[in-house]
Amino acid sequence: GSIGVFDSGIGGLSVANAVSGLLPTERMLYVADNAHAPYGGRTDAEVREYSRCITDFLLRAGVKLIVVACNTATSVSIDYLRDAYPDVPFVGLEPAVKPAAESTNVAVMATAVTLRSDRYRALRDRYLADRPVWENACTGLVELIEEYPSGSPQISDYLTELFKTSGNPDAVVLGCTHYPLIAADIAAVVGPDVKVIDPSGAAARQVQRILEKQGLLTSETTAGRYDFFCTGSSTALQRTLGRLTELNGYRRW
Ligand code: DGN
Repeated sequence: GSIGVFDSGIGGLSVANAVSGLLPTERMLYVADNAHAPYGGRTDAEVREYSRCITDFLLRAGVKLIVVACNTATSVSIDYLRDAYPDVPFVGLEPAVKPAAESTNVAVMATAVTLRSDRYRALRDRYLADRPVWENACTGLVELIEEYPSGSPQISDYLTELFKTSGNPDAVVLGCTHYPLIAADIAAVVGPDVKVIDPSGAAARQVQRILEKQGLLTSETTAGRYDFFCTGSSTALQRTLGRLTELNGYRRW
């Protein structure tokens, strides 16, 4: 079976890229639900419904594990998915606040749904209590990333404005899977001494651990094949796939 990965758009490609870097012989099936994007402005019930439909689609295609490569979908639907599909292993993506626990002044970028979720608040209160945490729902940023590539002036102008209000963070938590796609643009604005925390490597290791434990790792030595699906336009997917090293070897749509 393949590994299923989904997001509201191209953001989950940052996670898929990390998974294929670590597990290059695995097959992967990716769904970008861009007809319903951005999830950040949707109700919890809507996001849950989209997650359930995509999960059904992936299971019909025979996947052995599902990566919810979207912080927004993870925050409001991963418990629901685990209840509804008790036999399916799910790996979620959450703002990596734990690696920021050593930092004194933390900036968290995530969507509005994620920031108001109980899961995120519990993590924040556990690891980042008693220090200033600047949280920003980054309105419009996911749409910009879907439209413009990393390195474009539209992205850099947005980030320059955004970080004017952040004070001087020593760590930036990327709490949305779209943001690692513009990690270089973020680093250029906040400066080289600021730690930019991307959880996709940890998520990929989690996928590896689960597959190993359940004896589900692919033993083939051939390179994995990747299939990409989207519910809306494929322009952003095609553009981004061409830029991501590990996914450059994708086979078909
Ligand atoms: N990439 C998503 C996340 O990690 O939250 C969702 C972004 C969105 O749809 N707003």
